[in-house]
Amino acid sequence: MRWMLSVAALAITGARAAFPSYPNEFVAPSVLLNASIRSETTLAAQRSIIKYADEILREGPWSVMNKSVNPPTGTSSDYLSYRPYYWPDCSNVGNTTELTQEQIYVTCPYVRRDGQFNPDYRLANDSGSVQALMDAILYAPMAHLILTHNQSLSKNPPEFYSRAALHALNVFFVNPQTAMNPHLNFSQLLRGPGVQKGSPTGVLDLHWWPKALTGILLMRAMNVWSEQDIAGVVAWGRSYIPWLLTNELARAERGSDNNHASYFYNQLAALQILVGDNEGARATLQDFFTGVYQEQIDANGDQPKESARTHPYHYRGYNLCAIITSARLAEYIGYDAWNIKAASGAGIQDAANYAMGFTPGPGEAASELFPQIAAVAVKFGDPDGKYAAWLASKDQQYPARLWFFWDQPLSDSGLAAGLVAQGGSNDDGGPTDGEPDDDNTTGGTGSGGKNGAGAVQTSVALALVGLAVGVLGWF
Ligand SMILES: *[C@@H]1O[C@H](CO)[C@@H](O)[C@H](O)[C@H]1NC(C)=O
Ligand SMILES: *[C@@H]1O[C@H](CO)[C@@H](O)[C@H](O)[C@H]1NC(C)=O
Ligand SMILES: *[C@@H]1O[C@H](CO)[C@@H](O)[C@H](O)[C@H]1NC(C)=O
Ligand SMILES: CC(=O)N[C@H]1CO[C@H](CO)[C@@H](O)[C@@H]1O
Repeated sequence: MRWMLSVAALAITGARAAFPSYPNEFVAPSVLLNASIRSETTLAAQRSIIKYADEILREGPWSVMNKSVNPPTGTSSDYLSYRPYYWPDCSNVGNTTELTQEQIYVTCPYVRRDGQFNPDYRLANDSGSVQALMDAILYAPMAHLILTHNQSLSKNPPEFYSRAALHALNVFFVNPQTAMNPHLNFSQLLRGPGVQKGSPTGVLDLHWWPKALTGILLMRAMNVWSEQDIAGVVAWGRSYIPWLLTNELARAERGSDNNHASYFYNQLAALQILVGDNEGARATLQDFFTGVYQEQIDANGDQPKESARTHPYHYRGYNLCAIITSARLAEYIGYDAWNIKAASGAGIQDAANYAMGFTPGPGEAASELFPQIAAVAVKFGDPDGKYAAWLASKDQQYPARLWFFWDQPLSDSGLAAGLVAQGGSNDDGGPTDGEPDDDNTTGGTGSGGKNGAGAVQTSVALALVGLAVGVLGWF
């Protein structure tokens, strides 16, 4: 079983394990267009963004048509993902010969094997595709912005990034030959006789919309993409929102009380802003902050629905990320949710302060909390330097991380100059020093050249963290 896990883990994180895919992110165009963030201090982070954009764009474009298995409707245009912990039990179905994969799907009951990831999950890799796509739409527009002001950071012109991102958006959501139908009826599909139905938890598969919204709003604000350019994706959003509002799977997901609910609201509010329905987005976010959020933070700052889980450090960070993303979406449309307290009297900053006090357990990485701590430091200030000191104590390369570009102003703890000096290479030939990783091991001083064995070990470790984080996020 061990080897299967490793194979699956490596397949999941693939060649770009070096860059973390944050659980979610929204950055308003006014933040990105503020020239003060393009400082010498953020130069290493700017380079990281361009490198990640290069890496991720090489995998695209993505399409639901790419998967090698079909949903029950027989058309690949329908999004499909499988429940990751479920395995077929063919022992009592009475077959006298081996069954084909397709026969297994509909003949053998699928039973849960706790913690055992079924690698056939990736046969229907629409979830991997959409996650990569959303990162591309987050970072490629940022690369365009950065290069507009500093072309020396890439051999590609800014338009290389914005065109590829727009093309990828259109391939996934707009072009009739390759586009996804606007529903998640078969997300986290439970296979087996008579079931073949998506799960409420599957709605989480598309929780990434705030990332795409970030890139789209930036490109629109810079007049790089016209209304015409994005008309197709906006139309897609208009057809999908009613599904999110009325489908029974979506309604069940909305009615959950933990991170699943938080990410549902991220998704719906971002789509409403995308289609120009700021009123609707405001109502959605108010529903979250006056509703389920009220019970998500205890008086001491703990998030009880998350810390009850097997990986509390991971889940606290994961849910806090969704809450912060919703607070940023709200701020963008003029609704201050940052200071809204839960019923216990504690709020976002208390949840961050509490989560910081823990050490990650097995399968968890300290870095899972970095962007959230940075966001809180920027929003509430860091007068005694405790947030910057915490980041520096965990990661001497934090000013090179992707989030450091937009989470400003934030102290670099005197680390940026060294990272900028060392990170001179813009070419993307394999693992290099100074790249962000998602590692919680010590060391990482970034000194000296490449270390083959260390790099392999690190990427295996990262793959396992990726597996843990990816899989845990689904339940
Ligand atoms: C840009 O950012 C700086 C530093 O955070 C801030 O003082 C300034 O008000 C911002 N400018 C605008 C136009 O938002
Ligand atoms: C029934 O099908 C399963 C799945 O292909 C297979 O493992 C099993 O050996 C089959 N049983 C017989 C008797 O062939
Ligand atoms: C799933 O898609 C992602 C994103 O493109 C890719 O990195 C990964 O290698 C894919 N996994 C498999 C098993 O195809
Ligand atoms: C890996 C892969 O096959 N990608 C393809 C997915 O579908 C799009 C649209 O048809 C193609 O352009 C990609 O090459």
